[in-house]
Amino acid sequence: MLYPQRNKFRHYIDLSGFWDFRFDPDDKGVGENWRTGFNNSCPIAVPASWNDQFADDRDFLGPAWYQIKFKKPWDRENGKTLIRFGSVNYLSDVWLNGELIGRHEGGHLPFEFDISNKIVSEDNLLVVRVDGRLSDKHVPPSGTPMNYPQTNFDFYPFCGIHRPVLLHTIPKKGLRDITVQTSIKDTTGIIDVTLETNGLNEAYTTLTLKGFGTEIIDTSKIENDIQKMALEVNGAKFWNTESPNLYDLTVDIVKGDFIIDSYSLKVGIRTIEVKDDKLLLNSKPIYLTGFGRHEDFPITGRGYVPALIIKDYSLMKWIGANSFRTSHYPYSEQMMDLADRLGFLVIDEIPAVGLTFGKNVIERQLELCHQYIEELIKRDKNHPSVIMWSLANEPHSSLKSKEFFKELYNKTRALDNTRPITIVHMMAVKDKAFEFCDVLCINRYYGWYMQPGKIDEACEILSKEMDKLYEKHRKPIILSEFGADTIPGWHSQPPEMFSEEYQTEFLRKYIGVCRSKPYVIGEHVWNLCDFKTSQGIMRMGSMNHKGVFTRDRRPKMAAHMLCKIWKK
Ligand code: BDP
Repeated sequence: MLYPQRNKFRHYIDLSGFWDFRFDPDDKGVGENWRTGFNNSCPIAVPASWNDQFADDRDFLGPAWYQIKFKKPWDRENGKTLIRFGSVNYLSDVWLNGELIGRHEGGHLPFEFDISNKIVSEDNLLVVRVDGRLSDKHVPPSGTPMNYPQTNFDFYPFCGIHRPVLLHTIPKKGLRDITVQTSIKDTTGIIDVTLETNGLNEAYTTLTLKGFGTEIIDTSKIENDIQKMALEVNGAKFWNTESPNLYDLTVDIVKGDFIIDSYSLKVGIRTIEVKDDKLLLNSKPIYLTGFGRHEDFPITGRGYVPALIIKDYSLMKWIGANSFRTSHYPYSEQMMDLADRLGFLVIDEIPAVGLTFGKNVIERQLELCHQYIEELIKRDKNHPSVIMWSLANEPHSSLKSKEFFKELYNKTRALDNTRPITIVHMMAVKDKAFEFCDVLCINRYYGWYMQPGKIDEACEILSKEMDKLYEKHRKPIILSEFGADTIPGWHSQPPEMFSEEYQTEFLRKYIGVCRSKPYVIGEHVWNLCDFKTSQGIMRMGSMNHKGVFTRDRRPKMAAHMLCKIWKK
């Protein structure tokens, strides 16, 4: 899926700003035709979650309605016009000028609709109904009354239009998709480019690759809608964490003497593979240091905040992290672009968290997981930073989970055979789906939820368990979560739970265990920052306090300790 771009053939405008908004607690908007416009609205910021923008109604999860008016920003006979949503949580129905143009299920992934035949030149009215109510048929699913809102996952179910809404135009006939895969032979980088076009005849594709003093141009006739081309870069500058070298690739579609479409993207030449018990980046073993994270901030909730993205990357650089997992859903496209640019390795996860495989829900949940992995790979396949797909976080285990993940694993493999696949496993759960992972990711909280207060005992258990897992599966292991809730400014000697000393000791000793095992290829602390979650007796102030930074990004003691170890 090509992100909208501005050039002679493509254009977009961003509809971000203040929209009209109205909660619909009695669910009467559909019956009362709010799709044609509604009154009694209040202003709301888009993009951002709605939950923390107002004085009341924080826990109201929907339905709610958004509307905005706009004029057609261009007049292009040869162009199509589409409306694109970066992320809306959870269910969205979209109307333009009163007519339904589409529906999408699931937050965190983009969707778009062709509105060429519906947009008018003067005032257009875009109306979006968003429903974030929880259900066990959703992915992620609802949970038990132990917490409020009742999630089966540990983060606040923020709702709303979370990422920019773009109105964009593309040529009627032109490029539909580009897939870039890279390989390396000695000092030569090979860039395989697969192009998807629609209905073009008598046209040519020209690829132009520029960067580091190199310019390579290649032209080929378009024979059908899928076209494969390859570029060879001698003495290539490869992409890695220290030197995230990116080339500029431009794809031009040429007909007669004219260019009729063009798209530019960044290309990082790198390889990623699992070999024995190692993860190899450009054939060299790589060790992951970093975090599980969340898109979470006061007031804006899960909304896209550019300055926050910069801040988080700068804190991760400062602390010596080289990687993160997009726990527990895909992050914004802008976050992924910066990972390429700044040299971070990303485990890219679909929003499949808290799966239980219940009889009445399993089929629908599997359908949704198929949809999500397709959407995610379509969106993120060209990022050199993405080194692994994660198919779920902490699914419950049952006989059915094996079939479930077998199917999902095979599907992912078929969509992308260049990246390892993982499933992130929970403590104290049988490993029914471990065989469908190329890398084992495990979340462990001995010394917290189990063996509270006993870090040394916890580390012994962890160490033995890891050895056993490796013996059985012979696959590299990432400790994908470990951490302790910590109240900043709370101190104790000897270290006690919730104190800064306890978190520091806990993380330091867990890291010691990881470093003693040659088959452990990474340590991801839970979490980069404190984050908001549902209310419950386990979560003081409805917050998860396992961040090594606070929610407003101030370091706790443990952050300084990690900085020393990771920067060595
Ligand atoms: C893990 C989950 C994560 C939670 C964490 C915790 O993957 O979402 O936030 O536990 O309890 O099991 O802090």
